[in-house]
Amino acid sequence: MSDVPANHPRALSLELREKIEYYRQLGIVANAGPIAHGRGEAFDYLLGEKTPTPVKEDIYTAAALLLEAKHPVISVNGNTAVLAPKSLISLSRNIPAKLEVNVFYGRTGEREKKIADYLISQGAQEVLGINTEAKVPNLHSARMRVDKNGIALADVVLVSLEDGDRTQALIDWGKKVISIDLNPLSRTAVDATLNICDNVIRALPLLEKAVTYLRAEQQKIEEFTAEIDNNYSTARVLKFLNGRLENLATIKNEFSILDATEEHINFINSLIKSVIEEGCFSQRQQELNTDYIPSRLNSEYTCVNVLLARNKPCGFINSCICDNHTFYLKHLAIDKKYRGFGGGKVLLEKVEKLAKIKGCHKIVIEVFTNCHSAQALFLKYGYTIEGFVSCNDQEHNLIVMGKKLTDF
Ligand code: PTJ
Repeated sequence: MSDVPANHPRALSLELREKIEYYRQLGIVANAGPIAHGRGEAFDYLLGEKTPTPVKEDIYTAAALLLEAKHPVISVNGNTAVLAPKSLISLSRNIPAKLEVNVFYGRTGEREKKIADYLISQGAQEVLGINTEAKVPNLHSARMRVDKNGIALADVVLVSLEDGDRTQALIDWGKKVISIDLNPLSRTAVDATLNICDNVIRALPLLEKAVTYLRAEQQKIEEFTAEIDNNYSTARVLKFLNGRLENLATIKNEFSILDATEEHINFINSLIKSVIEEGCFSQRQQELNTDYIPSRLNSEYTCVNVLLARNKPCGFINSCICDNHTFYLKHLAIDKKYRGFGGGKVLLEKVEKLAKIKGCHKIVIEVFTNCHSAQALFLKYGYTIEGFVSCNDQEHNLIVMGKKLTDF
């Protein structure tokens, strides 16, 4: 009986772990099975526990490969048999493809039989892989033993959740290999003709749906299989993962902006000091002394605004109106700890708003030549380089950057 309450927020995950452990004790899942499962869970968590958008296309390509095959075979190990027995059986019927047990650990004959019997108890008609006479050339693990009417004959083999020595050997033997592996960098995933980077429990039903859809679409089958590029598929998944992690690593929605008041003066002065130490504000601007910011508060022609991250001051802008409807952004700074999270964008949006309110047509800023991240920020938000100012008494010169405001 399970200890997992039905309303536990991770109920499915905990139930699957219990299942893997239960069938390990029965000798169906290998002793290493729970470890492999945990690794998959970790990747699944990072990927969002949903089929990544680019992988949906890979699933269609895989379905097309299986439909095009003369002798497709679905290879089943301990973990896959236990995680998705019904999906394996249903997919094999729908393609149709043979089911063959192929395991890495404890290949005594008894274990394969247990897996086959389990699949039969779940509705499979025939399961190969018990009496194996053929061998995968140049493979030295127990996975080398394959059925002469199954994997040995196959032109396309679907392998799921597998350690890394067989896929390359099958490919060298002339087979196409579709893998289902949540780790896009595993050897299996990289060596496969095509990897489906998804959880086997989600991927198999989607694969069956794609098989059903594509069966009557011969032209689409040919289109899908014409240009299979597993490197490209892997790159897309990695980009997806990267984008997801970048989004998760941002606090931009928690940034806010305020007009600076007396209570922010100490914070702004200490930020100015640290930016001077970084070399991105000028020493000379030690006119940026303690009286400087107070003198610019509450003036018609100057604006000082504070950036808050989760209500804590983390940056500021100091700007003023010049002649000819030009808005001069004199200083922009963000505390080092908060850089790279989208605060710069929030500040620059505020600058544009202020400039427009003040009736300015253009924003101008001078940036030290050594302040590359500030230059990159301005370039990213539409500023262009307009000139250079050489500062003989300074270590670095200034780059003048400007942006025209589109509403004018
Ligand atoms: O039953 P056997 O004897 O054939 O052994 C099976 C295991 C899984 C123990 C064996 O093949 C093994 O040790 O595999 P690995 O080297 O741990 O590789 C398993 C791969 O599957 C890893 O890249 C995991 O990230 C991935 N994986 C784990 N769970 C899932 C998964 N991929 C898709 N869906 C999952 N649910």
